[in-house]
Amino acid sequence: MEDITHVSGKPKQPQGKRLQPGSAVQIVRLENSTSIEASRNLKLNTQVLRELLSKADDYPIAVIVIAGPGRKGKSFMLTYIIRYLQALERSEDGDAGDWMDKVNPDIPMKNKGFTFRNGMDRTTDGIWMWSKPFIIKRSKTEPPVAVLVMDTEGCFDPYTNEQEQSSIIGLSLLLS
Ligand SMILES: Nc1nc2c(ncn2[C@@H]2O[C@H](COP(=O)(O)OP(=O)(O)OP(=O)(O)O)[C@@H](O)[C@H]2O)c(=O)[nH]1
Ligand SMILES: [Mg+2]
Repeated sequence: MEDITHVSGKPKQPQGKRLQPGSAVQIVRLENSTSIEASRNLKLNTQVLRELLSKADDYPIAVIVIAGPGRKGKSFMLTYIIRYLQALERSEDGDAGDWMDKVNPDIPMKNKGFTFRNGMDRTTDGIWMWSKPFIIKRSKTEPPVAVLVMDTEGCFDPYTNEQEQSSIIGLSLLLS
């Protein structure tokens, strides 16, 4: 875990933890600050990021990221995108077919993507990535592309100050 703001404290997450396939993993954490006015420090989990990128082999990489206002459905939307990419990954020719599963459209979405929930309380903290790239074959003639999916902490809410918002949006752009 690398501190990309100031040097302080030890990372809370264990360093040697392996990536679980088919889950979201936190790559940027904002550490609690000592006062309400002070911005939280950003910690980048370089080990996880490196492991994730190594799974993309030598394929060209594309990143899908949603950043923006909190509590608007970013994680919910990305969970559908995961579902779509899973169907696309199974396809040989870039056709995802019935990825929404029209026969069973109400298959529960919970625990099948990024964490989302109802209510006013912030759900996503820091920046998260899906734990594996989706290797998508665009057509029978074109080389595959590795797609990474990234979810971010909501902005423009009472929990996140201006500097933190800029860092989250700036970092998500840098990583994409
Ligand atoms: N049915 C439906 N529900 C939605 C839609 N967009 C958002 N929601 C609901 O809105 C709530 C908030 O969604 P989240 O995905 O957690 O929102 P978020 O923007 O990621 O929130 P933070 O991580 O806190 O910034 C969830 O209960 C979703 O089910 C939508 O297009 N359709
Ligand atoms: Mg969210």
